[in-house]
Amino acid sequence: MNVQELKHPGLKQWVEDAVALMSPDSVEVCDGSKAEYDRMIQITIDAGLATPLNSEKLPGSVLFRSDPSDVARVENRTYIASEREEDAGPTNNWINPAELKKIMTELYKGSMKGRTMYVIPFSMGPVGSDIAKIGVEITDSPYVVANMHIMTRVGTKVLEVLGSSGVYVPCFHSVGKPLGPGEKDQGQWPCAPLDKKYISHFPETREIWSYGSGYGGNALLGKKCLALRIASVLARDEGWLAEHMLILKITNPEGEVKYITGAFPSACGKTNLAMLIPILPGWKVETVGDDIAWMKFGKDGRLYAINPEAGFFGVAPGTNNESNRNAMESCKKNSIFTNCGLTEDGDVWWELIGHGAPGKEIIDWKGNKRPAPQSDKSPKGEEIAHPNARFTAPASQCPCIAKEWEDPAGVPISAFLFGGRRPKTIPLVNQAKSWIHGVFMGSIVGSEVTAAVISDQVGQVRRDPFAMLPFCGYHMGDYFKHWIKLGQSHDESKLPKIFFVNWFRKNDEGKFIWPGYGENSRVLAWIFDRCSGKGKAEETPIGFLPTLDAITRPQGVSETDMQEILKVDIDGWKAEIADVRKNHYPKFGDKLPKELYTELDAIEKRFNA
Ligand code: SAT
Ligand code: MN
Repeated sequence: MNVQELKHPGLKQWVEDAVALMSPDSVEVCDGSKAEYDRMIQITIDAGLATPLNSEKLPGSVLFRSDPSDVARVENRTYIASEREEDAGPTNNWINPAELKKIMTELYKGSMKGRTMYVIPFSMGPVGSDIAKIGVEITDSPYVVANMHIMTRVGTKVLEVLGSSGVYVPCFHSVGKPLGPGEKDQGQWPCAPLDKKYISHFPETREIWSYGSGYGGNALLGKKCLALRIASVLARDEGWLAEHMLILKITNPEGEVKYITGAFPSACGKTNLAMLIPILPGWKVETVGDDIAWMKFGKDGRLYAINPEAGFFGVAPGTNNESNRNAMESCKKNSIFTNCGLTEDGDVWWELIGHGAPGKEIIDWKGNKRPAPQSDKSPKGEEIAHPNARFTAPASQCPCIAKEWEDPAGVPISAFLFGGRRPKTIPLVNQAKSWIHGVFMGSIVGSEVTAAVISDQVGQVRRDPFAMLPFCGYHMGDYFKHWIKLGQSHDESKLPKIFFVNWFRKNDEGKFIWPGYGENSRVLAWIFDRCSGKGKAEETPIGFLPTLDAITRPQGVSETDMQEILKVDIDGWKAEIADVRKNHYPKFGDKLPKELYTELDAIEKRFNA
């Protein structure tokens, strides 16, 4: 389809203006077809950017290697450009929108020279559903087009729903590497240097402008940019929730079904939890979503969640048949791999894949030949796959995808989980006493920073409220207020119960105490039962903790271990509370809802009682 055929005058004008600014050699409107996907992949193969993989092992799949400077989200180049600085808040980078547009317009000038501009109409959520939102991404990256095909619903059907006057979120994306006459990428992943990268959001005008990066959340603009940062603003204004949460369907041995969502920072095992294979007999876990949940209230007063995405953009290293067999199956065909190792037999390989690599040599994520590893471990800093290497796979290929996953009405949520990577203090699981207590606990979540973000804080614990720190499109203090208000304006008995989990406790030798993965079903079973008013628990200063016999013990976890991960670490909590009071809450100034200080005072008092 060409631009002249666009039926939406506003959209047509917007594209024409972008063409005039960015000067691409040609323009294409994406139709979302399989033929188009195949053509995008062929273009990247011809440009030396993608390697086709072994067609027997991984049919229809390719491997990309990015530039070593472009391997993850860049938080310090990510902006919330609201009219007023105070609306972006202390946890976001702010620039005046007019100023930012001026800088970026300069960068976009001629930025697509020598390339094709692709116009991608996409829907977050099932096409035409009431909860879905439409975006249109303009990009000069066929890699982005192919990934958007998997991660969202793309093409002509979206334009039909948009009609001639529908609302869409306009998204600009350019890799920021124009080509001179006759110049080709020749195997060089195109991107701009770090100080020229911008991932920008304009919350008032609901626009996204991204420049200079071709990787993941920086470039696939439906995901973190639209479905979280812009959607969080829409959700605040319209009374719903756009959250960094997986969505699970759990069935107990009696056949009873409950849905729960869980918020965890990037690369903390959300995809693994979303596809967990329970070790508990008779229990079943199925996937509705692995990263983002949009939740709205139904007429019955309950919260209903949809997964706005259509695929998984999962962390490859650590994924294996033990940790996540369903993810391994999901990316067995029609998948895109980025920054994994390439074996001699045309297969992908990554650290902790469960086996060494065949043959003599392997090609690492930087394109260098290395001796084929005998085991699946590599020394830190010498990894064959980048620690944030990813697979992009269609959700429909997941063996445990729930039949409701595309239901436009969503699924009713019984529980929210919050968690992060915490080597100490935070117990295995803990239930909030009330909605407001849960919001308090969500507001103080901390986690060790992972390789999903380019940062010098990797490995350090940072506060990541609701796992939304990098994804909230407005002032976090107002975000807390939004959560409190939802509780106040709805019947609390119908709201999800709130739980805290921590799979990452370590002992004094630095070893994980809890085995995680399928064993987490023991904790999910307790949560499930608590939602039915069952499950044994003890009230403590931090909430309801399971009694020692309430959760069955995995092999290798001693009773002392269990006591350790289910106890209230009084000194640890006192330090936690002091840190929140001194370093965390003051950041939000007078936007920190007073209800949260009341909760902080109350928990402190309980410890001093
Ligand atoms: O933002 S990405 O999509 O690159 C992945 C993540 O951080 O969860
Ligand atoms: Mn995520």
